Formats: sequence, C-alpha cells, structure tokens
Amino acid sequence: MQIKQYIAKDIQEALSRVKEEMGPEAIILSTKKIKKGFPERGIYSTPMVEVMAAIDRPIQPAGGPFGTEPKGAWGRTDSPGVEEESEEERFLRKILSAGFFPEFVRELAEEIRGVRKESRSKNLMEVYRSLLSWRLMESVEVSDLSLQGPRIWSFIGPTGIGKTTTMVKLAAHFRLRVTERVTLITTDTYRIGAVEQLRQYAQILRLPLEIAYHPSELKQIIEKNRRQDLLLIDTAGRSPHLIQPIKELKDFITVDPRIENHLLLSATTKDTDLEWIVDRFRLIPISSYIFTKIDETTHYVPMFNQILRYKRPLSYLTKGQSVPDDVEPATKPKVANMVLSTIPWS
Ligand SMILES: Nc1nc2c(ncn2[C@@H]2O[C@H](COP(=O)(O)OP(=O)(O)OP(=O)(O)O)[C@@H](O)[C@H]2O)c(=O)[nH]1
Ligand SMILES: [Mg+2]
Repeated sequence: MQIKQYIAKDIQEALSRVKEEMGPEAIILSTKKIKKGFPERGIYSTPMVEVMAAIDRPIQPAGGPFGTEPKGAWGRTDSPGVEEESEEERFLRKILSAGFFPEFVRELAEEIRGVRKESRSKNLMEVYRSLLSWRLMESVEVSDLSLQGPRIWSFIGPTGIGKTTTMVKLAAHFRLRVTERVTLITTDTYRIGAVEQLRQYAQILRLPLEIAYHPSELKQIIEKNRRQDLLLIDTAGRSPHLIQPIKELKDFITVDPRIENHLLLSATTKDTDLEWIVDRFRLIPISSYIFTKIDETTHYVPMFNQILRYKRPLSYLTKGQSVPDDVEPATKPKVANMVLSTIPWS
C-alpha cells in the first residue's frame, strides 16, 4: 500500500494527478485546503489543496507541474524505481489494508508524524502500535452495566443474531451472581417455538417469564414488575430489508422511556452491511451495541468501524453458544486487543 500527498492549485487538478499516477482504483483518504509557500520563488501563503490518496501497489513516479510532493513518509518522488519503505509507511499500509476508516487512518498518520519527530525510540513500529492501541481505546465507549436502580434492557436486531441466547446468558449471570429479582419478558410471539424455548430456560433458572402480545401488555408487565432489579425483554428478529416490522418493534419498546435497547450485531457481518443494518435500526433509540459471534471471526475492524461510524457504547461481547459462560462485558483494553490482533504485524 502506497500513500501519497498531492498538493495542487485546486481539487480538480489534484484529483487528475491522482488519477494519472495511481489510476482509477486509487482511494482518496482526505482532502483539505492548505496554504503553501515557495520562498525560493518569492511566493508565500498561496491557497492550495492537499489530497491524500492510497493505492495497493507501487506508484510510478511522475513530476507534477508544481513538483511539490514531499520526501519521506507520504511517498517519495526524488528517485525512480522501487524504494525502501519507511517504518511509518509500513505501519500505515498495514492498518489501511486492515480496512480501517480512511479518516481514522488520516488522523493517526498526523499523530504519527508528530511522534516520529519526537521519539528517540529505535523501535518506531512498537511506538506506532502503542499509539494505535491508545487511539482504539479512546474511540470505544463502554456501557455502565451496574444494577443501581431497576434496569430494563431489550435485545433487538436482525434474525438469528443471538438475541435470545444472549438474554438468557445474562439472565443466568445476574440470577446466579447478582440478584434473584430478574424477570424475563418476551415479545417474540412471531416465531414458532420461541416462547417455548424461553419458557424452558426460565424454568431451569427459576425465573418468571412474561409474554407481551401487544405494546399495551408490555407496559402493564413493566409496571407489575417495578420492584424487580432487572427486566430483560426478548424481541423477534427483524430483517433490515423491511421497515414495517422495525416500526412495529419500535411500538413495543418505546412504551416506557426507561427501556434501554441493546442492538445486537454479529462480528462476522461485513462492514457495509453493518452500516446498513444500523441505519435501519436507528429508527429505534439505540442505547448500546452488543457484538455476538466474536468466536466466528478473527477480523474485528468492521466492528470497530461501526462503533466509530455511529457512536454508541459497547455493552457486551458474546463468544460462543454456551449458556451462561460465553458472554463478557466489553472493556476498552479487550476491544483494543481484539482489533490489534486482526492486523498481521510480521
Ligand atoms: N458461535 C456463536 N453462536 C452463537 C452466539 N450467540 C448465539 N449463537 C447461536 O446462534 C443461533 C441463533 O441464536 P438465537 O439466540 O436463537 O438468535 P436470535 O437472534 O434470538 O434469533 P431469532 O429470534 O430467530 O431472530 C443459535 O444457534 C445460538 O446458539 C455466539 O456468540 N457465538
Ligand atoms: Mg430469538
């Protein structure tokens, strides 16, 4: 991956140079207005445009009309042929090819430039990795999961994502370790066998199960259970293709403003699909994300991108089918380490 800075009079000229040198498959990382001086020519503070572009193969050097490409981190044009990649370029190439948001990479690249100037460390790659880890932790918010005051949590999301299983895992955790005052509620009277599945879990855990067929019933159930510490509401899976069922779901879970909606997403879902799913489910107020099936992938950048794209705290991560073990609260270091493990460093 080659990243290069183009400085030109205007955006059209910058983009045509990107196209000329890198071809149509170039990725534009950022564009911004800058002021650039040429003291040797007696020109100071000329308004210019800077475009950062990247491509997944070596760039053929070409002299632009301004000849302004800097030497060093962002691509070199001073000598022809294949050039040795700097630590900085190697690092940025790795994180770009891992699929991070270009905007995140651009901000990181700016910080790295500052670090490179100041750091006396011989192992710059290690320094850059620490910086990335720091930025990852900073970017992720995690939910407060304490049971101070009654909490009402709903589990919403696409079909088969793990809503019921996650709810039961959490019910078991809280029932066994925190409080007996937990009530299970289901609004999933849509899928055959869904209520029966939950009834069996409720019996095993010795917890009450309530069934709400209509939003008004859900309201009454919440009122009836107001002395409980935790109410957990299972919902029917909804396809992001269909808006009407998502609206019906909204009718249920907006009956009480205290309901906190956990949107469940699978860690195995493609980046663009995550964006689309969240876009659909945003019709409902989302309190937090739960990422399920983290055991079924080793690539966590899409999950991180989604947390950046539509910022919501992360509450839990689920990592298998086993009830109650395979669920854990999300923490900043855990998420940062998962994302870092995605990148092939060597
Ligand atoms: N590998 C893995 N499987 C999981 C995880 N969570 C749930 N599953 C499995 O995913 C399947 C679907 O889980 P459910 O809990 O029924 O999913 P759901 O979202 O309630 O499904 P619907 O109610 O039909 O929309 C089951 O086979 C679960 O055992 C997980 O973290 N990892
Ligand atoms: Mg279910």
